[in-house]
Amino acid sequence: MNKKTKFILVAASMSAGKSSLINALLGKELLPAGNEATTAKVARITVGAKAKPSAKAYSHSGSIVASSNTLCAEQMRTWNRSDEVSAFDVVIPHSGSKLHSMLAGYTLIDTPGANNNRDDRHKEQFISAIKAYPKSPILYVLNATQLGTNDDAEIIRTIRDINPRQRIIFALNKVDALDEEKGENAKHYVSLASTYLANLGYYNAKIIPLMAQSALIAKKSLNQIDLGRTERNILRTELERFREHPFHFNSAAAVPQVLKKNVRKRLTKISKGKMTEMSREELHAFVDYTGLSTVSSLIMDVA
Ligand SMILES: Nc1nc2c(ncn2[C@@H]2O[C@H](COP(=O)(O)OP(=O)(O)OP(=O)(O)O)[C@@H](O)[C@H]2O)c(=O)[nH]1
Ligand SMILES: [Mg+2]
Repeated sequence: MNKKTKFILVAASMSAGKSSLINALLGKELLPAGNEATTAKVARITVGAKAKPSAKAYSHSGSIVASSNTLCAEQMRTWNRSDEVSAFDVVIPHSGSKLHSMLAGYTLIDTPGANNNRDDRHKEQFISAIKAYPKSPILYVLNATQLGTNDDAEIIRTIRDINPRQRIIFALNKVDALDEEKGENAKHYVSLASTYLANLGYYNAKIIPLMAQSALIAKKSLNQIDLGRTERNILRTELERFREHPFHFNSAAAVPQVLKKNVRKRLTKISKGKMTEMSREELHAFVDYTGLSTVSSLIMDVA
């Protein structure tokens, strides 16, 4: 692996959306994601500038047990399930799109949810990943629908105990599932998350409201990947909400003003009704709205 590669660890409790977030950043469904405990192995995904696609699976002793020059989700699912495999490396050439090419030279490390009580190996895998990359920042995914759990507190304390100086950026995922009619607005949830994290010793945490699933769907559409019926419905619903309140999540984010301003500038066009519905321009603005662009700028800043 290139010496200049920068690593970013993605951590969270089970099903918060780590793999979905990585897939969204990549713009395709490479890693297995789902509601059951899904990620069982550490997966390192490197976005390469001039790289050829490649994938390698490692045994528990570190030797290569399988390799491939094509990247397919089915292969990843098989390795993720195999007892023989302890981790895998994937190199993916960048697609040339702006967001994707920004990721060139970075390795995103997907980790299993460390709170899986049915399988202690997930916690061990997670702890060894934290120990292996003490200088790399962590992108910690909080689940907005399960905020403030003891599981998250335990994982965050584990990180702090192992490496108190490790930088963490927090994505507050699944904000699409908040029910605004019941007063569950993003700003309020960011403030709840902020208090919760301060109680765990992380003061003035950077917290970005995020909709990883919708971001992935929009990116798939931009990459001309066919969408299923459920995905089309989700995209339609979320685009409607976006057109009504384009600044909703941007205003709620607890991040430096300059980052907010950049995104705001792009979103202003929407509020002035200048974009054609479902155009590429609108989908790009929607990706900004989901929080994905802010997450990637922030994490690359600190990596
Ligand atoms: N509503 C909603 N669901 C999401 C979002 N992001 C991910 N999900 C769903 O949440 C479920 C879990 O997502 P994963 O990406 O597998 O979560 P994970 O953290 O990788 O889970 P483990 O690997 O099992 O620890 C999947 O069904 C996703 O489709 C989101 O922004 N909104
Ligand atoms: Mg996962």
